[in-house]
Amino acid sequence: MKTMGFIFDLDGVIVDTAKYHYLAWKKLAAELGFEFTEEQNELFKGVSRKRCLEILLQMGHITATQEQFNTWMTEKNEDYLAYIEDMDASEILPDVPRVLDLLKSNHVPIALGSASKNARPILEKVQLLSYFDVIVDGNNVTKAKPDPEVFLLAAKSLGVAPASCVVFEDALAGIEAANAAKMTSIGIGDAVVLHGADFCFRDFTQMDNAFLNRLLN
Ligand code: B16
Ligand code: MG
Repeated sequence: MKTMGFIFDLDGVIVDTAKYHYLAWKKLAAELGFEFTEEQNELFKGVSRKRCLEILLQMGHITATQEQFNTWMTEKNEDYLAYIEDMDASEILPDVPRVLDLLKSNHVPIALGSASKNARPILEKVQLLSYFDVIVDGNNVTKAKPDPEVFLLAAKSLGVAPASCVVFEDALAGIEAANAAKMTSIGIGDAVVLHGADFCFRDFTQMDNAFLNRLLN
């Protein structure tokens, strides 16, 4: 077994794709005849596409046939893909490359642990794919965060014991998943929202190399 592994969530940790998810859900809600607000979009962070649509339909008091449900899932994703079409490295969140470079220079294996089924093309667009030894995303898991499946699978694929893994997460469900996996959980965002995280930083600019080196030692 290798000593340590680091697992990154995607949306809200590496890039802010939440704004594009929001635009696509907002467009669908408008077609269905109701407004979808940015506050409501907070509930969708880290949540699977299927579960998001279920919540959206509840918000709009809409009942759907299975066929309609599938059509709207596809439509939302097509709109989302159009919004992220032109994403590039300029959309990487501040200091993410510094952290990835420090881990790489210490030969630490790195995994992605995301609910998104679009994770791989997004990492390609922002030119970070080569940093990741393992990608576990919405295509590989059956249970959504806060279930620890995504992170346990990432640890297994990295060949690292869960207790030796560190998870970076921006969603409360993700922090709960990391804790359930008995990993070190590091919240990226608001410490009040991400209560339960072992450590919390507003963003990576607040996390210095000394902190990372302490984790590594
Ligand atoms: P997709 P993460 C999550 O990404 C997003 O936060 C969430 O809003 C989205 O619904 C989910 O991915 C699924 O995304 O529709 O691309 O499969 O935070 O787990 O990286
Ligand atoms: Mg996230």
